[in-house]
Amino acid sequence: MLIIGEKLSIMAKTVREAMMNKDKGPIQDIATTQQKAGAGMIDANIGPAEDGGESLMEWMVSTIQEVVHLPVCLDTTNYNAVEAGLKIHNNEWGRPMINSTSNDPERFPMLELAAKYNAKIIGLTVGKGGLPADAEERTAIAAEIMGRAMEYGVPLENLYLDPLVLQIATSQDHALKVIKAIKMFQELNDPAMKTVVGLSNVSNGCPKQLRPILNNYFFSLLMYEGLTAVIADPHEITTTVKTINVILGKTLYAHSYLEM
Ligand code: THG
Repeated sequence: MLIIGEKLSIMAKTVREAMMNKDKGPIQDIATTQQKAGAGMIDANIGPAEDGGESLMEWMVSTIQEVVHLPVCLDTTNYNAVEAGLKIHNNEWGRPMINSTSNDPERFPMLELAAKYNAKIIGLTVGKGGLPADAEERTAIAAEIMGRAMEYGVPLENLYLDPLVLQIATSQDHALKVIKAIKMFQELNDPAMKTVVGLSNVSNGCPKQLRPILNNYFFSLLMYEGLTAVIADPHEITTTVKTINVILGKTLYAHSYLEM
């Protein structure tokens, strides 16, 4: 399981303030704790960043990679900010990931960047219009994104399909549709397509004490269906990753399996 640490998000007040003041300390502390907790990649979510997105993404990538030797997931709709991040990214620590392209024509150019910089890229299975109704609609969009990736010269092994997790509090019927989509996406290619979700979307707006419970049980079901990668709080999910890997026979059981 590739864990992409979600904590460096503009939605969080401390992160937003550190970004505004170009204060490296809080950013580097959060990056370091996420790595210690098992993150294999760090998400840098700067929002739409219409003004100053390029310098902000550049600063985020270099600030993160100064202290953690991990690749960065460039989370913004700003094309120029993504390219600025790709240019400064240190590929010694792994290939960067673009978050994201989709079936919205405005997001197609992200594939051009993925091809040019040999980056990984997330394909969100949404179009320009409304949200996908069910697993079948998500899978049809996934197939369109795969076709487009090939046209742009992006190898399918670099594409991670994301069904878009919705809040359980307002869209309860989507949780099961997302689980089904994870299964269906893999069947679109041989070798199986890679998949990813933004896990904590599911518990957005829920009481604080419920969030880890919802996140972890939902995550277990997604792991059972073969999920490749997850954008999540690594601290919150490490026990689940280790336990489900033992149950699925992916790691060998030992009494001390949680300490390994
Ligand atoms: N798919 C892809 N990318 C994504 C998402 C997705 N990026 C953004 C998001 N969804 C995943 N990242 C987060 C980051 C933080 C939180 C949720 C998802 C979060 N943060 C705390 C909260 O809201 O309580 C703290 C933020 C705050 O203070 O408000 O929940 O689905 N490809």
